[in-house]
Amino acid sequence: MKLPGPGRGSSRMAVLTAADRDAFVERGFCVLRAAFTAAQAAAARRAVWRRMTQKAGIREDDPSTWPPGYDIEERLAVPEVLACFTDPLAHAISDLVGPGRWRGERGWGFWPVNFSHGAGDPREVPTTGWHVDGNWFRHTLDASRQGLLVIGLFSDVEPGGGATLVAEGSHLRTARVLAEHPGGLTHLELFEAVLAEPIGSFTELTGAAGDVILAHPFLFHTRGFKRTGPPRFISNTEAGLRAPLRLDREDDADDSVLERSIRAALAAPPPTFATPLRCRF
Ligand SMILES: O=C(O)CCC(=O)C(=O)O
Repeated sequence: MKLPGPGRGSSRMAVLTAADRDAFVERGFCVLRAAFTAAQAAAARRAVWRRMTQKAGIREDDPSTWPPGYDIEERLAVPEVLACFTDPLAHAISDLVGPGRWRGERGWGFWPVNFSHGAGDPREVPTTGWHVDGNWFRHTLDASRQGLLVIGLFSDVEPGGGATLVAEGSHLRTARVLAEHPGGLTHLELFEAVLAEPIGSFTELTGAAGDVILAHPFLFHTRGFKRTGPPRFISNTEAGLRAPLRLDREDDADDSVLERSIRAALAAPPPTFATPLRCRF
């Protein structure tokens, strides 16, 4: 499949490779390794610990204060956090959504910390909590509100270490469901429709502190069980777009990778999943 580079009129080199862009289209995500440094991640992590202590008395030096999971639902606008939203990351976002089409708001939003979620759960993978983000808008095929799901790893995340779990290829089904509902769906209606059939091809978003996963806004995900390792720190944020997606262009050379991925989902047969399971929100 022919995939666009940064786009017409862009003079810079693409940060993402053709293989990254293919992965985004086909699997629903790609990974920008070392988007920020391990030292930058450690400094940001200290800011998150400080905030968790202020808000909930959760202290790094006292594991008895650690809940299974804790979410800081706010942007941490401190320099050490903002420094982790680097130029290569901004360029990689543009590689996927198209130059000039991203609103360009740099920063890290939501902070889900996984201390021991599902540690004693006998199931191999969680079958609950599956969702796409965006409870603040009506979901349509061309919605501009989320753009991408951007997940920064702020600690090393090993297999079994409480990574976010994704259902690879689920973005393809979400696109097909949304195409059947031109008037859009609420968040919960969308979950119900996509999860009416089993999903699978479950993959943990593991990696090193400083890696960033650039995921499709239609990719279903949930918090993974944490069986091992230190607390897992990530931040989720969106890369909202300036305008709705265009899925009807005459000349598809102007399509962004995101637009092309949706067109490809609608043209292909429904996706199939490895080890499918019935899942719910
Ligand atoms: O904690 C996680 O790994 C998942 C978090 C999540 O799904 C979300 O913030 O939307």
